[in-house]
Amino acid sequence: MSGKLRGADVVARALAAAGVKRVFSLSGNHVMSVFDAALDAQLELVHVRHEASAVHMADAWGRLTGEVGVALVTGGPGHANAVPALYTAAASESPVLLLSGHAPLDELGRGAFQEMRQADIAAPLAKASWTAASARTLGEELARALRTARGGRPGPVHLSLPTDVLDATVAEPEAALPDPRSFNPPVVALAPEFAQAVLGELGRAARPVALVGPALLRGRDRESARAFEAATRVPVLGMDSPRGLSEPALGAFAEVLAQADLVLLLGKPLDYTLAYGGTPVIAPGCRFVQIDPDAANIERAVRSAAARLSLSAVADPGRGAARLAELAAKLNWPRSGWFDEVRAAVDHRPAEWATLASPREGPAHPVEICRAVNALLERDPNAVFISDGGEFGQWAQACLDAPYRLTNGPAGAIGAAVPFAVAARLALPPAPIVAMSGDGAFGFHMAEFDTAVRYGLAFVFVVGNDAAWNAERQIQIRTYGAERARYCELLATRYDRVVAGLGGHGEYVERASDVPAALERAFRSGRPSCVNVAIDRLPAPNLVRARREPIGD
Ligand SMILES: Cc1ncc(C[n+]2csc(CCOP(=O)(O)OP(=O)(O)O)c2C)c(N)n1
Ligand SMILES: [Mg+2]
Repeated sequence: MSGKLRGADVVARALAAAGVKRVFSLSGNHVMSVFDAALDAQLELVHVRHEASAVHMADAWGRLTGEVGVALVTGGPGHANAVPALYTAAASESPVLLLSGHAPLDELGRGAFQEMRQADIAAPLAKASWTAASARTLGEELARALRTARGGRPGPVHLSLPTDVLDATVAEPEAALPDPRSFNPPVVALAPEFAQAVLGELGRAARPVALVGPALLRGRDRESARAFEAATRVPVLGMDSPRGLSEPALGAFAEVLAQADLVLLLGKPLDYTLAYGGTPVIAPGCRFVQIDPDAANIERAVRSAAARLSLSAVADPGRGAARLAELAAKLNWPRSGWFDEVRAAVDHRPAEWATLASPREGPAHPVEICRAVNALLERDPNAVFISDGGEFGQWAQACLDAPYRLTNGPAGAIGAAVPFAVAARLALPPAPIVAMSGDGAFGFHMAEFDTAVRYGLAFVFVVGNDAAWNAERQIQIRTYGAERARYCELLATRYDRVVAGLGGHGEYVERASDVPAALERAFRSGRPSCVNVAIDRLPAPNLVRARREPIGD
């Protein structure tokens, strides 16, 4: 290379210098120079079967490690295939970098091969989206992309890489690589007097709750949120579902939230999931305090809540929670029954679930499948639970949790669970990984079992097979009547055989009593495995409690 670096080498070396070890990729003409450069930069490429999978894997990586997950795809159609998965990453506040090859700058407008306005296509779903300008500036552009993905509210960033930029050489290699400090985003801390004012508001409230967005349900920020809850006894609830308060993991939380007199929004927007602060979801006299990285979210809350928004600040909510926890620990907080009331509501599950048994010869009930899965998850403090699909996914989320939890998130886009499982196996130390998915959602990316087989990645994937897009079928039944429930049927496909055909381990289960042994065999196989369980077409669980007396002050 005679002391000169190609743009492609700058990309690979800058990523390596930023601590990136793996890149999820699907090859194509535009990016083969980066494949070549990755060899010298010691970057491992995980070569997948669909570009959206590469982004979903980068998303799971970002959520599980807090590092930026990187996807590399080719230009034009490769890029277009990758873009929709950015929506899931954005809604789940996951730091992701999508690098897409691109037609050469000097051929643009002349009908170049796969010429496409790539940055424009990705822009609405990304925090930032642009086309690299030159090999000389590429290092700094990558640093900016990585910094932006992690800074403020984490999220996806897109950078298109024109082939002439990748192939150009830079004369001064040292100058082309970014300063390692430029990978780190700035942090906006809470002003001390603002923190004191927030504690004052919380202290005056009789029934406060804190709501956090997806980023505060993971890693260090989750610890900060827990420390805040422990110090203040203000219950902290995560909202990361498109179903909002109807999310089964929240139990009967909606019933107590309606009685809160103060809601602290920590990175949680005041959006449709909270009826924009209106009744009956939120009581008319309830006030809000908001800490959010984005001024736009605060402006929205001002429009929705007006004077009921008593305090707000643009700041990092995770660091904010940590700061509030430190300050609160020095104060004397009154004990009330409110905290326990809220926890009891969130933990509410119908009593009959504990003993629920499926019919002897009939298909397994989701609660019974979850019981068997839970036994597997409980074995390890690093276990991973992944949930996907419609009604079956809701049963799973009502019954299961684990130290690491990956869902479709607020985006509500089904189909990412197989890529999630692949990336989780690469990101985390050995521990059981169990994904639970409906059969419809499973079909989206089942070819990634091939990726898992090629890279030797073991996990257990449970398909709740009701031979239907049941969530939509249930909408038809509820809204238009059972006789008009059409077009949402699937076949009782042997997904276990699909997985076995790809080189994984397959189990087919028709009776509930066979679920535990099938799970155990799948786990012990040490291979990517599919436990295909026949289930009935049940609607999602209903967790509304019997009418209770309102809680007094
Ligand atoms: C990308 C995307 N497409 C469509 C939907 C609408 N949708 C939500 S749940 C669902 C059915 C899922 O079927 P399955 O995975 O089998 O789960 P089931 O409801 O049958 O348990 C559909 C089509 C969606 N949420 N995301
Ligand atoms: Mg289904």
